[in-house]
Amino acid sequence: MPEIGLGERMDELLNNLPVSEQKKRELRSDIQADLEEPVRLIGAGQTGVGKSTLLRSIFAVRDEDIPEEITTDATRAETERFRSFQIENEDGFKIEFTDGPGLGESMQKDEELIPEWIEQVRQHDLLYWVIDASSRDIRHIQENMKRILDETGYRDRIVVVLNKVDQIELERSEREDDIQGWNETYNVPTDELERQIERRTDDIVDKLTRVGVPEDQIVACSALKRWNHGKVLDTIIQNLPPEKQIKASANRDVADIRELVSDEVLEEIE
Ligand SMILES: Nc1nc2c(ncn2[C@@H]2O[C@H](COP(=O)(O)OP(=O)(O)OP(=O)(O)O)[C@@H](O)[C@H]2O)c(=O)[nH]1
Ligand SMILES: [Mg+2]
Repeated sequence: MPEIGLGERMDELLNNLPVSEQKKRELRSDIQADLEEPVRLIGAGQTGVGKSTLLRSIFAVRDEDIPEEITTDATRAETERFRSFQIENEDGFKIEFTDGPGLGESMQKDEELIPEWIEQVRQHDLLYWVIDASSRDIRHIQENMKRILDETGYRDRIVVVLNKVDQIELERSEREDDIQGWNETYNVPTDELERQIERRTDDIVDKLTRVGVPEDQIVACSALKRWNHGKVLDTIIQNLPPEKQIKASANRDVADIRELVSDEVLEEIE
């Protein structure tokens, strides 16, 4: 059966409505205008925490969609500004992503940047804040997050992602006997690492709920290994305004769990 585009489906629906031609034209233009409105997401987090990798792992963002200047560049100057880019799926659903200058480099720089962040966040539907899951001292993150949330009132529109869980160090006692953290064969954390992920998550949840981030808006994942990234996407979608949820779901790109599993295992289960 040939694919029917959104435009045709809309026409079909409208034609069958028992309303005047004038009304149909109005409805069509309302729907069109609504389709044009992208879902607007803004991502915060220190340079290199994995913001771009996360987008690639959860949305249908191809490398070539991400403008050159948004990809990691160690030599990036302090003049770095907010930059946005947009993706669109076949149905015309759009998502706009904004990337901004990293916070937490220095107190003085944060002082300058926070007012800009506040202004930018207000123009978006949701703020996702990526943190390295192995960070222990997150006082500056707590402070910056609190200020931005106090000013914007975005406590119900923030999702905090604890990324790079595959890199969390095992505690000494669990590292004996050469226990590995990541099970490459099945692309999952080992039991030891899973316990450590829980501990790190509890610690960060404790610290961030103190600045008013709801616990169920804090998710641990590995964007690189594509582990638990589906949960990140679901949490983002759940916290979007209802009229934007469908657009974000339509752009989802959460691959099959088996994507990074080893070939031998794949043969066994297929
Ligand atoms: N081990 C591991 N590495 C990751 C993970 N996510 C991202 N990385 C790596 O971390 C590095 C930085 O990732 P990016 O996605 O470019 O980080 P970013 O936050 O967009 O960085 P800037 O754009 O410079 O602010 C890359 O080498 C990624 O492959 C993860 O979950 N685990
Ligand atoms: Mg990036």
